[in-house]
Amino acid sequence: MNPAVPPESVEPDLRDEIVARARALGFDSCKVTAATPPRHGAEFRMWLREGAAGEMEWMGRGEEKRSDPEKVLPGARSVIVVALNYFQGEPAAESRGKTTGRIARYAWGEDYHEVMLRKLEQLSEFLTTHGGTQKCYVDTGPVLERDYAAAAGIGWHGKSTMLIDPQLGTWFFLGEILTTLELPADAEQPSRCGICVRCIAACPTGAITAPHKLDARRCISYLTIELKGAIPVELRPLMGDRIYGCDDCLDACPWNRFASVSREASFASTPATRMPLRDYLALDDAQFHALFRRSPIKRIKRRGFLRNVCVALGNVGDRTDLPALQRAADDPEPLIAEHALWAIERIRSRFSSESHPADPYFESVGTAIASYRM
Ligand code: B12
Ligand code: SF4
Ligand code: SF4
Repeated sequence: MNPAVPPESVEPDLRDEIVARARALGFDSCKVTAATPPRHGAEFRMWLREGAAGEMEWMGRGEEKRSDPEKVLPGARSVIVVALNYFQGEPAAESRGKTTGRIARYAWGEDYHEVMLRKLEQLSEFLTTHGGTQKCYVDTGPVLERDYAAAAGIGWHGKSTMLIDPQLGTWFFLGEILTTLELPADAEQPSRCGICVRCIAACPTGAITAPHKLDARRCISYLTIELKGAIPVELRPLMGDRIYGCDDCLDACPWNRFASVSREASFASTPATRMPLRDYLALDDAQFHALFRRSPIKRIKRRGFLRNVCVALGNVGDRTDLPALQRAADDPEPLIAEHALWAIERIRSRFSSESHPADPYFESVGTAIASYRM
C-alpha cells in the first residue's frame, strides 16, 4: 500500500484496468508507485556535482524537477511505470562480417521514444476519462526513471545501474505516466545481484567506478551518443568496433538468460544497422537522414556517426579501409576529418611492420596527415 495515500481514496479496480490496458498496448510490465521524491535524489545530485554527467548539461538543468515530481506535474499523486522488452535474440552470424561495427541492441530498429510515447498517450487518454491529469515520459523527461521503476517493483537496481527485471533481464525500456489520480502502489522487489560483479568486470573503459555508480565520461554509450565533440584520444582504442551505444555490462548480466524475443515488431533490426563500416563513410547528409529516418541513430547526425565509424575503423579496420578513410579525412566537417586521420594513423601503425615501405596507401596517407597538422 502506498503510505502517502489514504486508503479510501485509492481506486483498486482502476489500477487493474490500467494494467490490463497497458498489456493490451504491448507493454510487458506495468506497475504503480507514489509520486513522492525519488529515493536516490541525493546520489543523483552528488553524481552531478562530481561531474560524472560530462557534457550532458541538460541533466543538471533538470535537477530540481528530477528531485520532485510535484515540480513536473503539480498535484501529481501516482507514477505509472511501464517496461517494454526490446530483445531481438542474438545477431545472425552471417549478418556481422569482419567489417561490420557494433550497434547497441536498443538501436537496431525504430526509435523507441516514438513507439512508446504513442502507446503511453493512449493510456493517458483513458485516465483523463477518469478525471486525471497526466504527463507521459520516455527517457527525455525530467524524471529519474529507474528510481520510480524500482519503487514500483518493475525490477531492482543492478550494480551496472541498469534496472533488472527477473524475466526480461536488462533488455527493456522504461516509460512513465505521472498522474493526479491516486492509485494503490505495488510492492518493491528485492535486489538479486548477490555477490555478482560481472557487469563491473566487463566494462571495457572502467566506467562503473563502484556498484551503482557510473561515470558517464568514460562510458562508450556516452562517448558515441551524447558527446558532441572529439572523443578523448586515450579512450578511442578501448571502444573497439562500437559505433553507437554499448551493451557490454548488459551482455554480462546472468539475469539475461531468461530473456525472450520482444513482441514489438518495430524493434527488429534494419539493414541500415548492418552495413560494412566503410560504406557509412560514403553517406552524405541527405543519405544519412534517409537511412536513419526512423532510428534513434538519427539524433547524433552524420557528423557524430561518422566520427564513431572512423574510431571503429581505426581499431578494427585494415589497409582496404584506407581509401574510404582518406576521403573522410578531406571531409568539410573537421570532427570527421580529425577522427579519420587518427584512424589512418592507427591502421598504419598496426600494419606498417607487415607492409612494404613504398606502399602507395601509406605514402599518400602520410602526406595527408602531415598537411592536416600544419
Ligand atoms: C543520462 C542517461 C544515460 C547516460 C548515463 C547513464 C547512467 N547510468 O547514469 C549514458 C549516456 C551513459 C546512458 C547509457 C545507457 N543508457 Co541511459 N539514460 C540516461 C537517463 C536519461 C538518465 C539516467 C540518470 O538519471 N542518471 C543519473 C544517475 C545518478 O542515475 P543512475 O545511474 O540511473 O542511477 C540510478 C540507480 O543506480 C540509483 N542509485 C544511485 N545510487 C545508488 C546506490 C544504491 C545502493 C542503489 C541500490 C541504487 C542507487 O539511483 C539512480 C536514479 O534512479 C535515463 C532516462 C531517465 N530519464 O531516467 C536513461 C536510461 C537509464 N538509459 C537506458 C539505456 C537503455 C541505456 C543503455 C543501455 C544504452 C546503450 N546500450 O548504450 C546504456 C546503459 C549504460 C548503463 N550501465 O547505465 C534506459 C535503461 C533501462 C533499464 N532497464 O535500466 C533508460 C531508463 C532510458 C529508458 N527510458 O529506457 N544513459
Ligand atoms: S555501457 Fe559499456 S562502457 Fe558504459 S558502463 Fe556499460 S560496459 Fe561500460
Ligand atoms: S551483472 Fe551481476 S552485479 Fe551486474 S547487474 Fe547483473 S546480476 Fe547485478
